[in-house]
Amino acid sequence: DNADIGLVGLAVMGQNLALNIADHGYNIAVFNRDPGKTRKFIEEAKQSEPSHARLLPFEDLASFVLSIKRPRKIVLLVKAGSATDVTINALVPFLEQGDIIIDGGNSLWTDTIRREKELRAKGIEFIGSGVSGGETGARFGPSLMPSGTRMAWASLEPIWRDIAAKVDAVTGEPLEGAAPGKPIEGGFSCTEYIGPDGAGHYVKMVHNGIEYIDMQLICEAYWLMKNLLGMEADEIGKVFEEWNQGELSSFLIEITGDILQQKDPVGPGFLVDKILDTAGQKGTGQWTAANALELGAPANAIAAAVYARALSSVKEERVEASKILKGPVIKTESDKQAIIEAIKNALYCSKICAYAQGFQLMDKAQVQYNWKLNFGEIAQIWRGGCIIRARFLQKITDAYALNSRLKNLMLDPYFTQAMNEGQEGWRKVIALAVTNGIPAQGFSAALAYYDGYRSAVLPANLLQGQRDYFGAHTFERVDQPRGKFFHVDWPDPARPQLDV
Ligand code: 2AM
Repeated sequence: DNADIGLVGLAVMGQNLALNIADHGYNIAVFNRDPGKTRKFIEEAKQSEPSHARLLPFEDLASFVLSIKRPRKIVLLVKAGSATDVTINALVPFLEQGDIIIDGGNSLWTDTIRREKELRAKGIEFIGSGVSGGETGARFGPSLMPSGTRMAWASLEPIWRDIAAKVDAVTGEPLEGAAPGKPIEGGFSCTEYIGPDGAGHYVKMVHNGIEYIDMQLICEAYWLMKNLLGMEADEIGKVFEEWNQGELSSFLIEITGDILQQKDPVGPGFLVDKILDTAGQKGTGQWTAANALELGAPANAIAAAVYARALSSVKEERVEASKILKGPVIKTESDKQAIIEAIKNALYCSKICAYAQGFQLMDKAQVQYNWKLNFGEIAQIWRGGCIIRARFLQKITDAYALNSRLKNLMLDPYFTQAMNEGQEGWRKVIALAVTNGIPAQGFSAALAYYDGYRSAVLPANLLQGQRDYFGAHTFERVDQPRGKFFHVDWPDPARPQLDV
């Protein structure tokens, strides 16, 4: 038994995480359902990976498990859903009390809650760990969101800290330069204990929901520059490159600059103009939006991003509709610099709303599931390694450091000021989008959220009247204490009656 840890599931995420673990000096037993993949992985690693000797391949599950030091730590990177249950059930007969299964897949948090409970009854620890950063993240430093018992976490923590992305502990800036066999020492490691059972996978899911809207907002900024200003892809790419130097600096803005400037390798023009405009999705954004609906959290911008992908996917219908349904003729704007600046404001303000919604949602969930989430730490974990890594996240960490009970990010002084400064441009851009018939559902949803949230009074008075009219659902009165409910006999109200 000389393996420090084991890993099951050698698709690309599993392979890369195994190599990352081996690079940090751990012996790692590896197993895959199809042993051909295991052999191929080891053969390839022997060609190019200095740490390949620390990869210990197994082709039967019993010897795989027996090779691991106790308490055993076994990481699963298998397909989320029933494959994860199948794999757990196959492993359990070989495990002993206190052994730890770590699910690094994109599992639904409610599955994680169920699995943790089932395994706990058998004396086996279960950690659900969100892993973000795609293939490169897994290989050179992902953002890791683990949850389970504190005891299991204590056992996993040294390895998780070693393999996670590193950021400067003070500035939060990602420490770049990780290379195979050259782990970066020091700095803040992008993993912290998130909470019990499904908390880690939940936080990972919200990360993905935020990722959806983050991407959508960037797409809208691009689309408005193209359509309102008639800019070519590479010129827009340069604007993103410039934005990447300031408060918008982030991985997604950076790659957007690259993507837009990429020439088509097989013909004239830019590649982005040749990519079919139908978005795919794997479901985590939809899970986030659905859960926001379920918990009654107003995450309309996150939902808008999911709807935007759905709308993009009906390409043939849109092509037909474009011949039938009329909109205004787009009028090109002449004050280019001012419009670009306004689009930047729209992007930043909308992004703040999107994150405010994500954190508000996690706040609702922690009440529902009895977790104690540390929002400042969560923002810091996302600072490096993951797809939504951004300079801006440091401001979120700072906001929660200033006030750990912050009700909404927008109420933090830094963010309040950013919204105050940006909203004129933000409104102008949405007005232009509307008058020119250019869809900007992310920007608009975010603004509707902002304007709704900052309204002391909303027309829900009328709504309550309607509900009382047709369903005797009762209403409270502005001139009476909260908790006193009234009902009248519509449409001919007699004296308001005290109901409850
Ligand atoms: P495979 O290589 O044998 O197909 C990602 O798909 C990973 O999940 C792969 O390693 C894959 O194994 C594994 N996987 C998918 N379905 C599985 C199942 N039903 N049981 C075990 N592993 C599975």
